[in-house]
Amino acid sequence: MKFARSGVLASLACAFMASVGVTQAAVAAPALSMGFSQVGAESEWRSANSASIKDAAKKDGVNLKFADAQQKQENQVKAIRSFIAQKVDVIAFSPVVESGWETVLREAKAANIPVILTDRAVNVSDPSLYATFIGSDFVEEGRRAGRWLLERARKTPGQSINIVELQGTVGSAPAIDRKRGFEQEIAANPKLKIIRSQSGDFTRAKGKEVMEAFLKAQGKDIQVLYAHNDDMAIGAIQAIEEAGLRPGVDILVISIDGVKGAFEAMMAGKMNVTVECNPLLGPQLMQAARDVVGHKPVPKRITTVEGVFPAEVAAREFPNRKY
Ligand code: GZL
Repeated sequence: MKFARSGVLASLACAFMASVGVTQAAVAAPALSMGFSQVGAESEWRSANSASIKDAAKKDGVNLKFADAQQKQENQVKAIRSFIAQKVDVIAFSPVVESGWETVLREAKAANIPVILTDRAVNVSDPSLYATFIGSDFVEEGRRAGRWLLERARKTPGQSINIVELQGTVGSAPAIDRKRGFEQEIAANPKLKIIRSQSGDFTRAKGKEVMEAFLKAQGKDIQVLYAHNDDMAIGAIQAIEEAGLRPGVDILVISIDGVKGAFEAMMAGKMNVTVECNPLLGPQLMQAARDVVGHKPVPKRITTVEGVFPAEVAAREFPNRKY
């Protein structure tokens, strides 16, 4: 049922109840209905993100319809169309890739259903197709990873440092932007060179497989691994060890997300730094949904606050981690 119309009905019901002496408290506002299309369950980060959204909906009394797209855009489009047919009050989703959303977002707009982007952005010609985007600044995350390496490279001035890069899902905002930010930063030191770069699709299995190929092709030439997420880095760490090398020592490991597995790898001396990417967007999403449906002003961009965690602080920080 549309949240706005049901609001009018609730007001009429209140007036009637008051006339017969029943307090307003007895007539609760109808639950806001939200359709959420999630990328998939590809990483620790994604699992924490889904849990945050489900927990926040439960706490907030939001009627959540949650669909897992198994990392396929066509499944997200189908889910969004289903939410439109169910006449939800608001649609939210984390777009698996940046492009290909114009048509379905126009269908949501035609149905007067507001759309909120979480986690990842979309490329559309008309920004009115979504109400707000809640998520990280991926370019800055890439820059933070690059800045850590620039600082580390000061210890070995003049030494060539060859980097292999495990990219996230091809065409996804985090993969495009984390690559861009990292390259922008390391350009300051011509001794830092990316010698191989390939997608590991944000998963441990693929990250291990691609790292095995990098090691087979140029193992002795690699000094640094830059992974766009911790799951790929953890998979690559296994490949480095199976190749008889020491991750974190023979090959420095730089990663992004800040999941528990990364802190465990850093405490074991197998990862050197992880740049935080906060998945706990649930409460911000529910608040934004209520504001958007309630026609209250909402900023077009809501950025999450994040830090950088080098191995030196991992043991101290680990007990505080929430995902
Ligand atoms: C980033 C998110 C990325 C994570 C990965 O906001 O979209 O997708 O970095 C996840 O772990 O798979």
